[in-house]
Amino acid sequence: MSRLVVISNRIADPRKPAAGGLAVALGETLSRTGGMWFGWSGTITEDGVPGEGKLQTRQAGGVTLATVDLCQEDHDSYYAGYSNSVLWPVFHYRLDLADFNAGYIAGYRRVNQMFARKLLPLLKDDDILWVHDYHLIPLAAELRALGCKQRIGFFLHIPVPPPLIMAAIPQHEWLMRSLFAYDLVGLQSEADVSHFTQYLRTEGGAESVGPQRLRAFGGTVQVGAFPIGIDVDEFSRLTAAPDAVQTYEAMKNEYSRRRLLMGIDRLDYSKGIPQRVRAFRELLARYPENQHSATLIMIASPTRDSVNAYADLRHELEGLCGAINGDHGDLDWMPVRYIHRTVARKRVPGLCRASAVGLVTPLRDGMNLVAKEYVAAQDPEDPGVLVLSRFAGAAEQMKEALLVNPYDTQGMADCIQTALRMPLAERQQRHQALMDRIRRHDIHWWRRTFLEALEKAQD
Ligand code: ADQ
Repeated sequence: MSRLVVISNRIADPRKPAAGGLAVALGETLSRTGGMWFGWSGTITEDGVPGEGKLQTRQAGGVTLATVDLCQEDHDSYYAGYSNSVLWPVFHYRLDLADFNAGYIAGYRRVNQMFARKLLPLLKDDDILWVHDYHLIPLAAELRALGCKQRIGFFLHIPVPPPLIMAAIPQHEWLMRSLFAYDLVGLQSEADVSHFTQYLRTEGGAESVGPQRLRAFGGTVQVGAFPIGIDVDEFSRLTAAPDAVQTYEAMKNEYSRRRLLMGIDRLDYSKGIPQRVRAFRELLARYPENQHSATLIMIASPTRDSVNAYADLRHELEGLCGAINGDHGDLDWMPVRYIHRTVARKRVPGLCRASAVGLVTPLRDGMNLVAKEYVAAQDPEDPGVLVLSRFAGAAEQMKEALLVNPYDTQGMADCIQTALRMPLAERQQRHQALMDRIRRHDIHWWRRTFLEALEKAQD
């Protein structure tokens, strides 16, 4: 059997818990299959030379972890710059937040070239390579330029925007062309596949040359939707384990007379966190029965602090939560509990289970694993209700959630009220249907179908 080599910007020790969908998903995948995980170590060296990072390898269970450091300049241009100040905002439809600094692209190319140079000597002939996410779009093209013949698949965890938005990136054509070096390009949703296809038709004159196969820019590319899932069994085990049970009981105890609503995200502008808080404020105003009762717990982990847009978001949120608590709170009730921290993964299921409503309201999201985790953690006899943004990739699958438009504050408040008042039978019915879906398309299904499709992809 071929060895699997996973390449992503950040790697995480598969034996340790992590926040961030990609880390969680890949950790679970590799610990099942064994293989190698290659990526940035997370270390920024002060005296390093751009495009030259030290390679280190170590064993973690059955997985070889191979990492390179980045120097400050590479980190600033490749990671904070091109990846997170150009690609992330544009792919999430936020042209207003993009910083098209002309200096970033050189760092992005340099680091992708360095990754290719460092990785190539570690490869065996029959390895299968699986590259992840927007940081590494040109990696296969760089590897091919060095003579790499192995099969290489790519999975994009974030959404693909419509062609006219994509075209705002000065290097859009180079970026999209470089995807043709992969044997398979996997996207999260059918909407993403449709946007990618439309882009290739309008910008590259693409024509279909087979199912999910397109010819454009003088080459061909195979594309498909592979919606990522969670490890449902593992999450159920976590839900029944002592830490989660303890968290659940502590929450039930502390909030015994309250209805809990919860959100848990990285503190990212794509996640619609201020919009969620505004809808909650609207809920309290429109439906006063929720005063002294509904409590919104929001756990937002720090992320990408070096990018300005994130500091702005943090200030906005702090102001908003403070204002609601000041306007509506009482000596015995704080409407919003905002926690700017990563909570231990083993406690997440307890928090989900104690909450009558799970609020997953991104303005745009590739998939969103929290939506699936919330459902998996519920008690089937008395399940909570998932309120899910129609703009999350997860909405394509999770039709039995209450779907909302996060830009519509009043609509979202009404929807939360519906969730809070939903009769038990309807909650059970929706939960059962959602459980069936996330079970059918879990993380193992995702890995299997992607890797099978990669194996079958034409040369
Ligand atoms: P993310 O944007 O990181 O992932 P998401 O899919 O929601 O988003 O995954 C977040 C993960 O981190 C979940 O497992 C969640 O439980 C955990 N997490 C988040 N905040 C936390 C906190 N404060 N404390 C503890 N744990 C926390 C990207 C894309 C998504 C896509 C995934 C996987 O942006 O759209 O679903 O990759 O492809």
